[in-house]
Amino acid sequence: MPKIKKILIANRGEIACRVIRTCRELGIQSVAVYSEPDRTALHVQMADEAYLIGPAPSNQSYLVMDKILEVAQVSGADAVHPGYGFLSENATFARRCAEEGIIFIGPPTGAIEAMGDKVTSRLLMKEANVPMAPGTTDSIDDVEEAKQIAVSIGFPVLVKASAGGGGKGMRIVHKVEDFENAMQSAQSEALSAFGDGRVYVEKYIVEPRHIEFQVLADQHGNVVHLFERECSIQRRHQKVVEEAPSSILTPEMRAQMGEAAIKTAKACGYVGTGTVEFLVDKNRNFYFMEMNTRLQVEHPVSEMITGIDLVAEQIRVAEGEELGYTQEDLHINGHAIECRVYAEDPTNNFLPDPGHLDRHQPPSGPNVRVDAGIAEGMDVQIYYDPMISKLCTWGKTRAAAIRAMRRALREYEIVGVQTTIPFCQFVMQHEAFTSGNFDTHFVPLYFTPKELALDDAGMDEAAAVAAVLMRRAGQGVAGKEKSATATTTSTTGASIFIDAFVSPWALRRKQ
Ligand code: MV4
Repeated sequence: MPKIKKILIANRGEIACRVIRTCRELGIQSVAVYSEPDRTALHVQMADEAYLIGPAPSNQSYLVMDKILEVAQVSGADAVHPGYGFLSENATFARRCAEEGIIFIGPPTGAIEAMGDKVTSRLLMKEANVPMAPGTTDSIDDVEEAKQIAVSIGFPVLVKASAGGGGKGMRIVHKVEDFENAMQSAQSEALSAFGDGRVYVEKYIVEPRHIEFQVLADQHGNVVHLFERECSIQRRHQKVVEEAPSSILTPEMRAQMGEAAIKTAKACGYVGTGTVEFLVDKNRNFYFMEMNTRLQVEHPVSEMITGIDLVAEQIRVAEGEELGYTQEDLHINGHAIECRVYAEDPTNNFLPDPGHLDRHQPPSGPNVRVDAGIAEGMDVQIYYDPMISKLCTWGKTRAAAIRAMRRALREYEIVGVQTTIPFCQFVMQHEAFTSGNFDTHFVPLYFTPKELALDDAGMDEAAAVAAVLMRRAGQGVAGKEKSATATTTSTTGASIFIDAFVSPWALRRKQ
């Protein structure tokens, strides 16, 4: 098979930048596509070529297959990398790429379809002997029949949408009297969200951990796993902190779950990078939940503990290359943590706070990796996901990775929008997190906005003022504004004198 020479990245933001970086390392030309407000975006600046594909709304730009395929043809790209989100798990798009002679950097259409439909994937997993929560492997539409099944499984049960994922069309049912209503509302929610009202019933696993395995498969039947990521720290089905490896897996469990993940990939004829999600209960039983047929947001933590560039592997296997290594060649080296930095206000129900980045100074130094999709002076757009960056740290041990993360979060300066940095700092300091004793209920169980109340709010204000002053001083005419100063009043009543050259993060409370 021929080498890929030019890749169109059908995405934006940090993941588009991430893919372009590997293209550059491999000597592959990169083609960006962009919507009108993204004209000056980082991914457009980084790519070798860039093409406008439409106005801001993604259904008029990043989701329009015709436009993306047209750019692929015009630019002479021989492959498309879909990133995550947008068209990444769209079987029709993968098929259309193939029809136009363009390599879709992702799994075969059949694998996307099989895993996109949860009833189909449950049936496949049953045949492959992958452990699953007790439940149906068929969709059910007869309420009485479904109720009987729920009773025989035992409450609580979950009614889940076959076309679902991410919690849409999902209902927990605690007692038989509530079953009928729950099933009907799950069906109608699924129908309006996905145009597919099919649901199935599963035993509800109480207080589980979400642990997912990274798999990698070539076109010759070789499949390995790159160990697991612990993703239990979520908020409303949105992951906020991930780490690799999980602190609760023993080597035996890791081997068993890894084997199950490989079986899953083989059962659907997988090629490329994929993720098999499991729930793990209090007794350390694990259950297949779903498979994501794309490169995931949190892939960097797997890269950091294995030393493998997953995007480079995706490209290699898309070219038809063999993996060239086996499971025995892979080892976990140390521990990595990812904090997602969003333009959201954690003191106001994580309300998105898009806007201008007056300052964006990411941390650096030993064992820090920042994947940002935006730079200082740019805007976090209202039209798309408000993620600013992914901050990852590595350590020889979990404790060392946490220490590095606390230092890096403290070093990170963002002015202009509210961010989830204080929330991530809260997680890093929480005893349940540091001890490793937590589950998917961590956020609703422990977090309230008052956890972020400052020891001295004035100090934070002072830090913000200092940051703005520093910037103004930096922009001033040489010798004119170099000594900008200000005075602000702390909540304790004390006056704080700020020198522009005092680092704003040095002023912050010791976190
Ligand atoms: C479950 C579950 C408990 N038992 N399935 C949430 C999103 C969708 N992908 C599946 N989800 C769950 N499925 C059974 N049988 C609990 C959840 C769940 C969850 C899973 C992982 C991480 C966070 C979660 C938050 C709420 C519910």
